[in-house]
This record gives sequence, C-alpha cells and structure tokens, in this order.
Amino acid sequence: MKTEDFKQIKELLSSKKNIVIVSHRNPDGDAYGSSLALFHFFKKLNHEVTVVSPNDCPDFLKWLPGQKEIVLFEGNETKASKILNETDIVFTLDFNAFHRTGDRMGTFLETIQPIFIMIDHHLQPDDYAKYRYSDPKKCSTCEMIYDFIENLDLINHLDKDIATCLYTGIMTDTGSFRFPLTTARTHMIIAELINNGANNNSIYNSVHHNSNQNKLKLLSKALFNLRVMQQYKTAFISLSKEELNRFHYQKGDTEGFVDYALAIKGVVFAVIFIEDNVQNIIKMSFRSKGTFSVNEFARKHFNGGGHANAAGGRSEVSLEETINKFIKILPEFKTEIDNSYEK
Ligand SMILES: [Mn+2]
Repeated sequence: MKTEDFKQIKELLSSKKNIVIVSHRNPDGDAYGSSLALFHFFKKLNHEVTVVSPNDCPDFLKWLPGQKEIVLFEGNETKASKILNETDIVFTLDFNAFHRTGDRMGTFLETIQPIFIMIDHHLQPDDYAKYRYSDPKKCSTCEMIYDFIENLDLINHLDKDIATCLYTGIMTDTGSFRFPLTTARTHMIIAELINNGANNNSIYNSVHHNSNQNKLKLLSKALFNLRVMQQYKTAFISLSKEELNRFHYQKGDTEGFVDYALAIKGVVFAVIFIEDNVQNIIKMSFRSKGTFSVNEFARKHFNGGGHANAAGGRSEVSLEETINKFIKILPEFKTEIDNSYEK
C-alpha cells in the first residue's frame, strides 16, 4: 500500500468513527490476534469498534484479551447484520475474499457499502476493498497490523493487550517462528511486543499446553492412518467422522496434525483430509516444503487456496472419493513436486 493511502486512512481515522473488524470463518490465532489487537488499538483512539466473527474460535484462543466481546455472526445474524449495516469502516483481516467468511456472511458482505480496508497476507486478493494492504511475503496478518500502526505513526499506543494479541498471531502463523516467512523483522517486532508486555512463555502455554487426552488419542489415530507415497514425495492423513466422534473431537483438535506428515524425511507435500460433519464436506489442509505451491494445487482442484506453503481446500464428495481423486491428480504435479527445493 502506498504512503498516500496510509495518509488517507490516518485522515479518515482522525475523527471518531464506527468501525467493524471482521476475520475469516473458523478463526485461528492470527485471525483473532489481529482482530483483537486492532480492537484494543481503536478503543484507545476512542472509536466505536466491534469485532464480528463468522463463527466461534477453538478453546485455545478463548483467553485472548477482549475475546468475550466478539459478536458471532453465526447464531446472531440479525444483531451482527445491524452492526455491519450501520458502520462507516469495515476492516477485513487475514482473508481476501468474502466467501472466506462462510456462505451466508459472505453473501451479506456483498450487500453493504462501508469503506472496506483489507489487511492480509494471502495470495491473489479479491478487489472489494477501497484500501488493500496485501502482502503475501508477510508471515502473518499480525505482523502487518504492527506495520500498519507504525505507518500511522501511532506505535507509541502499543500496550500489553495489543502486544499479547499480536504476539499470539505471529507465534501461531509462523509455527513458533520457524516457517520460511519468519524474518529478522518478525523477530524485531516480537522483541518490541515482549518489551510492551507480551508474556511469551504464558502465551505459548495458553495456546499449546492445553491438550486433553482425547486430542492426543485422536492424534495417535491420525498418525496410525498416515500414508506415504514415496514416488510423489507425498504423505497424507485422514480422519473420518466416526474416528472424530470416537475421540470426542472439538474445534481446533486437529490443529498441527498435518505437520507430522510434512516432518517425514524426503516428503515435500503433506495433506490432511477431515470429514466435517457440520458442513458435510471434506476439509483439507495442504502443506509443502520449498517451491511447490499448495496454493495453486488447492485452487485448481479443491476449491481453496492460501499461501504457497500452506493452504486449505474442500471437497463435496465422500472421504474415500476425495482421497482417490487426490491420488489420481498427483502424477500431474510430479515434476513440480520433484523439483521443489528447500529455500
Ligand atoms: Mn494469517
């Protein structure tokens, strides 16, 4: 985004505004971290601000400061629509296409005409926002929120709540600072966040050290189901409805499972297939090492997308049919997978 755009946004925010912050469906640490950081920031500047989330977050994010004040679209459509209808500005964070908020909310967003400001790091953004701050080279939307606040010359407003939310999003989206897009800049921002009160140890514990035994047993089932296809440097995991039910699956329980498949030596492409009995679809998470773009793969064949090394997708046919389709497609990508090199 140009300096001129930051200037205009600064001007826009110089008088009291009604602001709504929206992130994607099935919010993760970066979605809620960026939304709540901006929420605390705008409150400090005396704006009227509400976070509207398409649906609820997993338990491991329920401790985030301000989380209880979030309005859920799912289950409160009348209230949430009213808030969105009456607002001047809508910030859309950590996504770049309305449908990522779900079918109903996505359709609703098409009908309103506030000033949309996008802050996001996914590839190939849609063109709905007046101000589009999009940078796929950034490790997280939270890092971009830090840059955004800095560009407004307001970084002196950083406080413990804002720092805690931003730290959480950067930590979760970088797999605790180890994914390729983690830069020296990321670490410098992290240092500032710790200086401003983010407690790195307690944030890590709140997010990662809260497993129950069902989650661990579900992980053991997932690992048992692991299949490796050496010739395609590919490994995948599947979990059926029955398996999820057997271990009392709760939202967020499968977070990080796909990373185990990617951890195998020689594997550059990893996938997890999960039978989602709420939406009645197969949900997929794709991960890759090196130059093989799972974003392209997911866009082309599984109605999804995301980042070059991490993307999501969905399929409307059964789990078995989805896996068969996946196996059938693999040869098409053999050269790309073979040539995927470690950056
Ligand atoms: Mn993100």
